[in-house]
Amino acid sequence: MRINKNYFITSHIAYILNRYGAEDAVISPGSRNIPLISALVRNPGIRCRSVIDERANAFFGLGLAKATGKPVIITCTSGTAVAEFFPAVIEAFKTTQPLIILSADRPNYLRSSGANQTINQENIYGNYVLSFTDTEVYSVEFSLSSLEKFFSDLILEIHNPLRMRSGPVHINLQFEKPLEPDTFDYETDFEENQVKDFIDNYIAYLKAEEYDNGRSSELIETQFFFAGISYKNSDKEKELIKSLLSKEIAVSADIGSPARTIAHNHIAEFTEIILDHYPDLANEVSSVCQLNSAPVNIKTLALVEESDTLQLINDKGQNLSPLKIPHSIFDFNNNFVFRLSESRGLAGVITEADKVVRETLSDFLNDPVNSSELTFYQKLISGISQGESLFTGNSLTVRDINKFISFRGKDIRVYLNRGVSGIDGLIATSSGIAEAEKKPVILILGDLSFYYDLNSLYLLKERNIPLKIVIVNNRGGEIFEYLPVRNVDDIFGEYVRTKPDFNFRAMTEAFGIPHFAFDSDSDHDLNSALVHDQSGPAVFELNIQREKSAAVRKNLRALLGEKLAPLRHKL
Ligand SMILES: Cc1ncc(C[n+]2csc(CCOP(=O)(O)OP(=O)(O)O)c2C)c(N)n1
Repeated sequence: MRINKNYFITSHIAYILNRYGAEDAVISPGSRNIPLISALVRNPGIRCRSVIDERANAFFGLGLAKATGKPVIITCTSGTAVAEFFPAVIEAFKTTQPLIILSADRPNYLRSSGANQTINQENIYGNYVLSFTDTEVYSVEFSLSSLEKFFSDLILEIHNPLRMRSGPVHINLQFEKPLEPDTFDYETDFEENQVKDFIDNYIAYLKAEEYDNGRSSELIETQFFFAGISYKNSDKEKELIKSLLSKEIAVSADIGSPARTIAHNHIAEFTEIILDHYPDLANEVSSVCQLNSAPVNIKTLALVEESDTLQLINDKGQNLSPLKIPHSIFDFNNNFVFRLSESRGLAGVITEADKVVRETLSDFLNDPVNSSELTFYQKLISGISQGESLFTGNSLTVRDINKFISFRGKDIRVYLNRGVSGIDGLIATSSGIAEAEKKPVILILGDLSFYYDLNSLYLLKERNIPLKIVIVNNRGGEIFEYLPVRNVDDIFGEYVRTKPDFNFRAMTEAFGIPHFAFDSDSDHDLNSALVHDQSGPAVFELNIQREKSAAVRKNLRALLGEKLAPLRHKL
């Protein structure tokens, strides 16, 4: 059989990855990765997409992985291209997403020799990948037995990270020329199906080796349960939350947790506001059970950190930041039995306060007098259709929505990049989600975050992805207004908050995407525009009237204090 050696190796790697569930690949252009591009494009089980810019590529792949729950392959050429993947690789690691990075490289004898587009790509992502394999493709011996050894070693590097854990895997492939798949440079004395049969048998053998260690029961005693962002959204997690609800345990639900959308009296959505008005409540809580990620807001985070907290993590999510070291990782195959430990009626008090907050917020935020970004969020979430998805950007957006908006009874999925809370790559990640879900996704993000990922607008337009982007334009990093640095005059304005004057209309229209602008203090019809325009991408700019917004927040805080005051004796 006449082959091109590079292509022979890469096409079998694509075959293996497909056997491990990878059905999507995102390709950035280059020359050294031609063997990889050819193998992915010619594999009938893999859907390929071209994304020119590697930073967007990797975040887009991350979005595909988040939405499909399956491994996604991303590939690029050698040099700085590999480094452009890094931010998304970190986010994938921290949110346990199976991104498979196939980077092309030049032969390692060219490293440190001044050769063009050659850097040291060895373990470039350090601790942010579950495995790294460096392969000198050009020195693989093409006998059947050597190839069997080569592929079995490679399969082992993939098997454990993808089956036992979940997170990024990096395979670096060093190629010599010829790179083109149909330029034959070798004649084998075996047939292709002999190699494929070996691969199939070896994978089947490894999968059979995985044993089920049975179900045992885990007794967890706690006063308070905190449900954090879930990056897997597994049925098992939902089941676990439902089993809690039959007990008198209060469940504080963060944005992005499946608990947040369940309509049940024991689920508290507004713990941050309650703690804000009754800081002493934190002293009443001595034991907490936390599911998945840590709280988004600092008040609940402090409560969790200062309690005797046990962290419950799906065993495939071991890369989630541990709350305390060592943290407890539970096998989700087990049955969990929850028991309420001594709580002096904590659940009753929290859920009563939560109800008061919910009703107060609903009246306040539905009143046009209080028009602001908060009323916009309220309208948006209450008007969003069942089954739709929302992506909330980082910074103030996620904090506001988490703090003030109810998701109760809403069958919607909320996505976030809270692994490391970067303000980069948010457009690309949510584009990947919309592409995978094949339906409109709404992304809400700040103006700096939008600017960071401007490049990805091209990808949206080119693929006609139905992403509806809402820019919360407060002209700079508004979050910093809430930090003590606000008062450090010589650095704050220019170097921390920044006050850019972006022309978002021109930027958006330059990519051929429609742009609509609204003022936050008017009784805007942004929501109806968002809902009605369902095809293709669109950008909606919400111009924040900062003085009005500050006044609305102040009034709301006073009102909440007033409404919660009668409960003080119970809290
Ligand atoms: C990649 C990256 N760079 C810098 C930061 C630090 N940072 C956190 S919030 C923020 C400002 C974000 O501004 P914007 O997107 O407009 O949101 P707003 O604060 O107005 O809600 C910055 C620079 C970050 N999180 N990620």
